[in-house]
Amino acid sequence: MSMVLTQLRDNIGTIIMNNPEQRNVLNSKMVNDMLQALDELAKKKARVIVLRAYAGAKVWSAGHDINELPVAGRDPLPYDDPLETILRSIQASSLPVIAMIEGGVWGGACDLALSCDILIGTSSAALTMTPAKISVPYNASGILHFIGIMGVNIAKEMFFSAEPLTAERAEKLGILNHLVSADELESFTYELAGSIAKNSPLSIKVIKEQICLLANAHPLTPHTFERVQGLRRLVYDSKDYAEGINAFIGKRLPVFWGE
Ligand code: LCV
Repeated sequence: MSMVLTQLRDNIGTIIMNNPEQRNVLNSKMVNDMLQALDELAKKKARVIVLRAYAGAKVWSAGHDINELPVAGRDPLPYDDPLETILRSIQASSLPVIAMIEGGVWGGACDLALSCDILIGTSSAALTMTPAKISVPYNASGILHFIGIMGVNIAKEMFFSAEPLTAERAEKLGILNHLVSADELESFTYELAGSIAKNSPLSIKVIKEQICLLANAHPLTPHTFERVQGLRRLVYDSKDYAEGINAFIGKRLPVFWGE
C-alpha cells in the first residue's frame, strides 16, 4: 500500500505523506512512493504541487529513517540515498512545489521542506536539524543548500545546537514564506497554488531552473571536494556515529566520545 495519497484538482497536484505510525519518516518506500506520485502528477499535467502531511499531523516528517542508515564506515548520505534522491527530484522538478507544513520537521525532512520552492507553515512548523544529535556529518550539497537559504550563522546554529528553529523565527528569517493559522493553512496554500496554476507553466519552469542554476553556482576545486569528503569520513568512521544510531534504536540518550 502506498505511503502517500495523491490528488489532482484544477491543475493543482497534492502529495500527502501518509505514514502516521512512523511520523512520515523518509524511508525508501515513502521516497519511492513520493517519486512515483511526482511523476504521475506531472504526466497528468499538474501545474503546481502541494507537498503536505496527513491532516492534523504533529510531525510533518521525522526525516531520514535512522534504521536505514548504514553501519559505521560507510557514507550515511550517499548520492543514491533515498533522501538525497527525493531532494534532487523536487529541486529539479519543472513544477513549482509548495511545502504545506503542519507539525515538526526533523533532520533530512528540513532539507526536503527547503527543497520545495515555497514554504507555508503554521506555528507548529518548527525545523530541527539533527545530524549532530546522532553524530552524522551531513553532506556538501545539503550544507550548501542551508547556507544558500538561511546564511552561514543560522545554518551553524541549526546544525550545532540541534534545537528547533521556531516557525515564527523561520518566517522572520524568510525561510518560511508565510506563517498562517492552522485553520487557514489549507485555504491559503491552495489559493496561492491556484494563482500559480493560472500562470505560464513554461515561463515558470524556465525561471525555476534559472534560479536553481544561479543559486547553486558554487565553484568547488577538486582539493575542496576531497577535503570535504575526508572530513565527512572522520565522522562516519567514528565510534560516535555508531553510538548515535544505537542510542536512537535503543531509545536512550547518546554518549559521545568525540572520536
Ligand atoms: C526511524 C523513526 C524516526 C526516524 N527513523 O513519536 O539530518 S540527519 O543527518 O540527522 C539525517 C540522518 C536524519 O534525518 O536523521 C533522522 C533525524 N530525525 C530525528 O532525529 C527524529 C527522531 N524522532 C523523534 O525524535 C520522535 O520520533 C519525534 C519527535 C519525531 C516524534 O515523537 P513521538 O513521540 O510523536 P515516537 O518517537 O514514538 O515515534 C513513533 C515511531 O516512529 C519511529 C519511532 O522509532 C517510533 O517507532 P516504534 O513505534 O516502532 O517505536 N521513528 C520516529 N522517527 N527518524 N524511525
